[in-house]
Amino acid sequence: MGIFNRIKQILVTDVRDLFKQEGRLVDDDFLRDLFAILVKTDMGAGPARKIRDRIGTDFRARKVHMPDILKVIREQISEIMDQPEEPIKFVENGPTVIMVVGVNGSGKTTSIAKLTNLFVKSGKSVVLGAADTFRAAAVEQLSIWSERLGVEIVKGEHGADPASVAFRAVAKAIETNADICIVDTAGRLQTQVNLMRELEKIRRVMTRQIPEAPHEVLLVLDATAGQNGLSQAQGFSEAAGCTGIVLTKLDGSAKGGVAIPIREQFKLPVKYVGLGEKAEDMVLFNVHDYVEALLSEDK
Ligand SMILES: Nc1nc2c(ncn2[C@@H]2O[C@H](COP(=O)(O)OP(=O)(O)OP(=O)(O)O)[C@@H](O)[C@H]2O)c(=O)[nH]1
Ligand SMILES: [Mg+2]
Repeated sequence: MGIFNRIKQILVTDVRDLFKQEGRLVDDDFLRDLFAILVKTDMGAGPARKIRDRIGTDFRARKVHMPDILKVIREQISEIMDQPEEPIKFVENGPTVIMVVGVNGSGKTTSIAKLTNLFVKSGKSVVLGAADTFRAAAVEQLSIWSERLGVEIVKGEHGADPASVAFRAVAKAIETNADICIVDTAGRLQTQVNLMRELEKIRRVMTRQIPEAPHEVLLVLDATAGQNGLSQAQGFSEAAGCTGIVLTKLDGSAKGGVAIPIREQFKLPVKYVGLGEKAEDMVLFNVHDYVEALLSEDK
């Protein structure tokens, strides 16, 4: 299974199906079919229209072959997604504080485990803060990861103030000279005003110890949520000051295209991509690889 297999399958297989042996005439029918295929990836109507119109302009009334069309799609997506790899930026002195937010079940806790694994592998020390005190099982889940990955964890009782857990986690990271502190938060909807305020409070208590903290606020988005990811990106980036996105479950989704409108509308970079449930299943997001994976014809 290739990394972006499902999306690739849609784009390459379906686009190929548009072509009969000797190339195909670019007319209204063709452009309509192409548009429908592009929209299926969840890239959104805007980007799909842009690609369709560009192909209309370049090729209308001509016979084209699939590589001509794929080349334009590739160029257009690269242009929209235009971003370098954006790993976490570490601060020079003291721990780099990362807060992780998102809706219920998007993959926050698992993504923290995956990030921790990446950091530990590169020789960094990590302190985790289990500030999801809403569900008793959430603290347990992060504790298991911390044991498995061999990192410190700061917990709170079930129902404890998440901000106080975050405060103690940052304190612990400072005290132990850790390189990184990652704070987990309970899942919430971007429309739940009180819960969004709670995120502000968590941020505020962190600044009491490190004025610039949190240095990163990662919004974890489930790629299978498709266009729903757009309203989540909007709500969370406004209320929680997100600095980047972790796009999870891309392994099981034909809809990884949602990264495209998110980039286009919010200028939020996709920093990492989740490709499974294990600690190793995360990679830095790279536009070139993404586009190539979407469109390559091998396999
Ligand atoms: N296939 C796949 N599953 C994932 C991925 N990331 C997370 N999951 C699964 O999604 C489910 C939810 O993940 P969690 O990390 O618990 O999500 P969460 O956002 O912390 O959930 P809450 O704390 O309840 O809001 C779990 O079963 C994970 O194993 C991924 O990249 N791919
Ligand atoms: Mg969780």
